[in-house]
Amino acid sequence: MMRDPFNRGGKSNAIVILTGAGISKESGLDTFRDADGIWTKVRIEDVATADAYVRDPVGVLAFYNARRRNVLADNVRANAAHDALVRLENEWPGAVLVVTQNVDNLHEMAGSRNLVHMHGELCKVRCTACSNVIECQDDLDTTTACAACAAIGTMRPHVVWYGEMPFDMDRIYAALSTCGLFVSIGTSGNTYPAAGFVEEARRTANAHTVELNLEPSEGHSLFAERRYGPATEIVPAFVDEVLAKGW
Ligand code: BV8
Repeated sequence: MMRDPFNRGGKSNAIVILTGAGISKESGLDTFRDADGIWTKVRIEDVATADAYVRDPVGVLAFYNARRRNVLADNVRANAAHDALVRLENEWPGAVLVVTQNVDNLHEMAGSRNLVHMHGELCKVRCTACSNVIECQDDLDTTTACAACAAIGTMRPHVVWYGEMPFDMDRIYAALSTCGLFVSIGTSGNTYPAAGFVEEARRTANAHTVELNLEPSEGHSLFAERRYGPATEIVPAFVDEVLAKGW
């Protein structure tokens, strides 16, 4: 591990990066709230809540099957923004944690290791009877059997629906309270608790906060620094700067 060349007066050199659907847009994956976004085509209440799954398991499973197939399509690859975060993780002397709201596997595909999927992963499924979680690249339907308890029709996408508790919140809050830099990339800042992380990092760690997005997010005024443009352009440029001279 390289010695930290930048004298920060003892301030933490740990970095927390929050990503949203915007970082995967240029890889060909839809966002949620843009003009052609997912939530303009289907209602959250019909596909992304536990009630919807009880009411219409066939419809909900079909929705996630289609998104899983989409993410696994040959032409969907990690882009320069994903790659830049891997470079930061490998070359920055301090800890770098990527907290993604995305359920795609593009951060892994790029090589990110210190990574939290706070809203779950499309390529994982969970049994509602025994809570067993397995990797899955195939379609689910109401006749799918659980490999662990053999129950039928109990498999659901291992994603966090609205009204459900996000994953790894303790690890995330611990990292936010000890970071020196918090960066938010490609997210509209519409969904909580993720949208509250910038305030958490400022309040508990007095961290420097940066928004990298195509346009101002709902929480843009909460960030000390803001840069706008396509992620594949502004993220590599920002990472180059941090590796060259810190923040
Ligand atoms: C919970 C997984 C209890 C499933 C998702 C406080 C106030 C108000 C409401 C609440 C609150 N606290 C809780 C709530 C309720 C709710 C909520 O926030 N509702 C909102 C709608 C008001 N939150 C919950 O229910 C959460 N659970 O709160 O549990 C609790 C409370 C406290 C502490 C612990 C627990 C659970 C929410 C999780 C839902 N699941 N995804 C799936 O994928 O199907 S949310 C989903 O939408 C994403 O994961 C993401 O989190 C969210 C927003 O999406 P974004 O990623 O931001 O995408 P979006 O399209 O909105 O924006 C894209 C951005 O990218 C844009 O700004 C655009 O400009 C930019 N962009 C586009 N192209 C590019 C680009 N940027 C750069 N380059 C480009 N090329």
